[in-house]
Amino acid sequence: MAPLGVPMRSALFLLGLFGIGAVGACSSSHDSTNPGPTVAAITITPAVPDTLFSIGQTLQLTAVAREASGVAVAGAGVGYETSAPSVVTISPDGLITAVGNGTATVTGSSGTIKASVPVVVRQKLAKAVVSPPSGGVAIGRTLALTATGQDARGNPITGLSRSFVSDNTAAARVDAAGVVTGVAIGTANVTATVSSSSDGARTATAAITVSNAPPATATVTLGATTFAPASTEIAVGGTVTWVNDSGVAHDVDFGTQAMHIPVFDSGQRSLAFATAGTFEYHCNIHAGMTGTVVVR
Ligand SMILES: [Cu+2]
Repeated sequence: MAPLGVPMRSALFLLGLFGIGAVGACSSSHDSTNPGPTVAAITITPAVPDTLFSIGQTLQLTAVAREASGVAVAGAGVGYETSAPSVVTISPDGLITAVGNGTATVTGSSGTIKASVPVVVRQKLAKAVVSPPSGGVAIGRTLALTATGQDARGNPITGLSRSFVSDNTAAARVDAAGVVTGVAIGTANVTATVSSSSDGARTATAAITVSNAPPATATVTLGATTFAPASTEIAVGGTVTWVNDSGVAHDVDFGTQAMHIPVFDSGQRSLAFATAGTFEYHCNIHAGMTGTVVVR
């Protein structure tokens, strides 16, 4: 019983559909209440849109509802929809905007009459960008470069291959991931190449300056009204020590409670610097008594 039941029900179901369809067709063929023109087709221009090569690129579609004779039906509204909103969006008046790589079908419809066109979005490699475009690195230290391929509207493109090369490996070398290492004092141009199998290669160059690594510790001597040297440089994580043999009381104030050495008139005081940057300080007792610590 069971194996026969399914086909039997299907046959009845199909018969039912046919019957409804026949009734529907019959009633519409006798419909004489609408004297206006009937939309028989939609035409979309351009019929085969070009590929969109960058995210944000737009393309205006025009869909026209027509009678069977080809005459445009005045006042017939045409609606638009996209099969893939992650590839293209379409505005109510037919403006396509590229959103992501892929293929979508855009459909214009008026009532039950529809027409569709395929739309392709493929970001074309327009240029390479290397970041930072210039930089300094100390001997034995590293600086990470990143290289990005962009389309004509500056949107990054994923899935591209990259390579890096230094024109002066005696000063700075670079690995496959773009990490630059300072070798000796000097300059080097590091060129990043971004490649696409479809669009070829684009390059961008970063200018690298290699300097001596700053020391881990430095000493500043307090005079009657001076810090000497006025500017001192240390490595990240290094320590600066202020030595006061001047016989004059001073403080060392970086402008925050944590970075303030209270007034002292002899001996030495130290501060550690955990982050890179340029830090200005002053003595609150002597106007114009200022100094700078550069941490790098
Ligand atoms: Cu002072």
